[in-house]
Amino acid sequence: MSTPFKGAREFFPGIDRIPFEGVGSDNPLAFKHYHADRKVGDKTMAEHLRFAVCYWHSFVNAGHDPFGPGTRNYPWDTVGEHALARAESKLDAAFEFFTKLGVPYYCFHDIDLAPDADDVATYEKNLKHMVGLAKERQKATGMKLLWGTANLFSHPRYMNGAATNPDFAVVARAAVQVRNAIDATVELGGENYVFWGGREGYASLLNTDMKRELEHFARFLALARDYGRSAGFKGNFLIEPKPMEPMKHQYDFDAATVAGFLFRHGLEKDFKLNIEANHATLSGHTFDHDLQVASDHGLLGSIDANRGNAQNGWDTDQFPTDLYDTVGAMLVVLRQGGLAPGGLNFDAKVRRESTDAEDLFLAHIGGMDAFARGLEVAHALLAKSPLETWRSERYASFDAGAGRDFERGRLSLADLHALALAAGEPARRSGRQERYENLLNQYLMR
Ligand code: XUL
Ligand code: CO
Repeated sequence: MSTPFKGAREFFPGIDRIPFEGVGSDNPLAFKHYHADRKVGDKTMAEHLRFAVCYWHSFVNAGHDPFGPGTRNYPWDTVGEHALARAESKLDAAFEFFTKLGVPYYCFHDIDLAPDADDVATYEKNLKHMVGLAKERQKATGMKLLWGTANLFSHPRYMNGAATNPDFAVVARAAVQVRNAIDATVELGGENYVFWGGREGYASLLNTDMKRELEHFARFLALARDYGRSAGFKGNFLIEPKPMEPMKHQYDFDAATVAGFLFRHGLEKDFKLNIEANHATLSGHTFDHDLQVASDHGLLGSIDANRGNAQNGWDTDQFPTDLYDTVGAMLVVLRQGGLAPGGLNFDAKVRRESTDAEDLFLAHIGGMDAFARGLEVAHALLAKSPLETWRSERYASFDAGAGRDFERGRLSLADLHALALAAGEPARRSGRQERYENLLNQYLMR
């Protein structure tokens, strides 16, 4: 295998389609657990996991950080003098990578795919051109778009917010990008459309009318929803919570905050949540906590798979390798019956010090194997272990008698008082957390 496209240059020479070789293999460029066609329960791994590669970390960001420029030389960034020519090469590189890795989905921001421009006509022309090419590439390879989104946070015009900007002119300008990004998503058969509220938040209450900004936000989302539906978009709109960075206070703080916002504004039918591991941990929760909150509200739509760093207080966007994280996540996903039409998007980047082209493959292979193993263990815990029985037994007192009456709303507070008097001091019942933790390890180490 060289490149999937006639005439296109090969950007990852020497790397072929990544094979599955199993746990006995020491080949770094092979899967040890992820075997797309292997059945886990009634679905294949590919159907459960619905992996996506993100365009921005993999093909746009060459490793710059606040202290220095990028460290990776992306060959597609030096092709030709024109931004569009470079965007075309980047597209070829991206589709070569997707197909060699063997993932079914990808995700992009409008200006990852096409060069940005202050002039709206140029921006729209660039995006339409690149969407046309991406459509051809999708047809040639079978790749699908998990979600599209608009970058409403990089351009200086959005420094005070996009939909929540105090200046209406900026709110309207943000609509240009959202309209175009929705059109691009529809044209490419995208299954979801994401809003990450990059600069939707504030730094000081002294200059901010938070109530007004949040009302503008809800109105903007409703307009985007109405436009999307009229343009034929049938998928989920997704809000991606994050508590801080870049703003001090981000409006979409965490899953619970966004759920309340969606229900308050009647948006919960069209909008669901895209939960990102490192965002959940920044908000003081665990990854599976925020997944469970979203799922319990009927709002878990998709996942941005990555991990943070326990000692750093910012979004390190590392590739997921922690099996406790992936087992915990897959327990939530399996209990809710799957993620579709959402998926697992690697919103993750290789380290700035990782400068070989091969590193991008290794990072994704590691993440895919970690989630494949997480899926197997979570499935076994649910299907074969006593986990579900133990957990439901903890609540058995609500399954019959007065407990059931309470759940059904048939008892008053005075009734509870009388029942407590008759029963006397409740017996202590151990939560047995250690027993559960040992069970998880037992299945993980099998
Ligand atoms: C930023 C982040 C974004 C969104 C898409 O922290 O996660 O990349 O996923 O805008
Ligand atoms: Co993300």
